Amino acid sequence: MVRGASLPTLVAWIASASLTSSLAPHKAPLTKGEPEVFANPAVLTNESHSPHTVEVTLTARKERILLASGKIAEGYTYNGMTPGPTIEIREGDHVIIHFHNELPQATTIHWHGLHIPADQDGSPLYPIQPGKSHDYIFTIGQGTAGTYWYHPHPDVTTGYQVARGLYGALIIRADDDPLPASLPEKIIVLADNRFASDGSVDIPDEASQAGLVDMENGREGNTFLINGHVMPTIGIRSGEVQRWRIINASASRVYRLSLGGQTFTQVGSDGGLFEHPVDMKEIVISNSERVEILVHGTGAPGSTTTFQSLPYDRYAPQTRPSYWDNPIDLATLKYSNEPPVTPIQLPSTLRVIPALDTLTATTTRYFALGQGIINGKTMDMNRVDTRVRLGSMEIWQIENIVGMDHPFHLHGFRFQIIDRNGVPEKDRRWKDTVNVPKHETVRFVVKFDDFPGKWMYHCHILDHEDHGMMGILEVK
Ligand SMILES: [Cu+2]
Repeated sequence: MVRGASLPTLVAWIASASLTSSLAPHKAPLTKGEPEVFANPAVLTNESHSPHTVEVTLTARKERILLASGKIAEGYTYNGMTPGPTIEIREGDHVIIHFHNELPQATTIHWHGLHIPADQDGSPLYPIQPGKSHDYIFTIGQGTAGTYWYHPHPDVTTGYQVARGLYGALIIRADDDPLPASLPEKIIVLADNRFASDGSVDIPDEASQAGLVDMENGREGNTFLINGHVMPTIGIRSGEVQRWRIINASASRVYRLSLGGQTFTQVGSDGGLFEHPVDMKEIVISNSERVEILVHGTGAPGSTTTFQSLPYDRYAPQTRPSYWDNPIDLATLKYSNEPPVTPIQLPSTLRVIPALDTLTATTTRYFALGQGIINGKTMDMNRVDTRVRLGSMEIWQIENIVGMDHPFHLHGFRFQIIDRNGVPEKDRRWKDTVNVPKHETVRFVVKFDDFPGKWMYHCHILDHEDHGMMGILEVK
């Protein structure tokens, strides 16, 4: 076990002082030894009274964080919280987000996975300077219900700002969601972090040995957080079915999720629900990917199961952590003593996902992922790397030519995977990020149906992205 190894006695990673607003989700900071009960992050209040309109305010600021060791460290928060408040939207909604940057440095908010205009995407091309505000305005399309998230995406400092606490969930709901509304829903934002002995977020100097390892591997933490809490207890009743929306907000860690070997049902990924549910015993989720699963309460009243991440070797041998093959405990699933309930009936068809027709693709584009480079180049904010015609369908072939995994993310446009290493993808799913394992090749089909402008594509290991493993796509 590596959880908690050589750490300050941090129990909670939550903001303290300014948590008295209506947005405050948590009770008072936890004291050492108190069991942590799982809670969904608070939902951001909609300030609009107009139909089909979501108007919210987000402020990024430096915040003092109380650690259980009694030490105070400085983090970054959205509205005083980390993770930030959950943004709840419905398909078709008009969305206005009043954003204030009270950080001491430039930032943006990237709405990861959303299909919205390029100048609202929060890419590094549209920085918001310290002390400045920006209204992000966009409309949510039909058929896009799913689990998304938001995080900063400024040039070079994304990893730094996420490490200090900036990330949050964004949920798009559908009026015709096929799953019963009665299923208890858990929003699970996975993050890991690392703290120095004084309790501060440990971000080593880039030139140090630790800094170089972070640059190669992507920064990993040895404290594992779900919604800002270490090892929370998720309550369930025998026979109950719960809907878990899981977001990997870690900078680089890939999770291989398991519930003590019990079968759960995956119903969705990045771009929302699948066509049909799939039973799984474990699931790999790379940085920035999302999964939706149904957890079946098959345990006996009073029993517990551990929600874990099993070992996953995404590393290059020379910087692979020595403890990489230890399972990591993330949360406890605890059954109440109540008698079992009868499991609810679940649909076998969730929705229809229209196929993107590869026969109409006009171009196959090739991207070679090196270590920190794409097609041999590092990011240049003044260069366009890839030009595509508005309205075109394309096949993108992503080949990882090096010995560690790189999760590839395309901004603004969701895609459908065609094959992995030549093996056709069995099921049709909407994706915006795909992990490309070492020396493997993934092909996907994407339609650039709308929203001309400049967009990013990059490795979602934040250290790689910050060091230039990113390119610019122009759609026009
Ligand atoms: Cu990478």
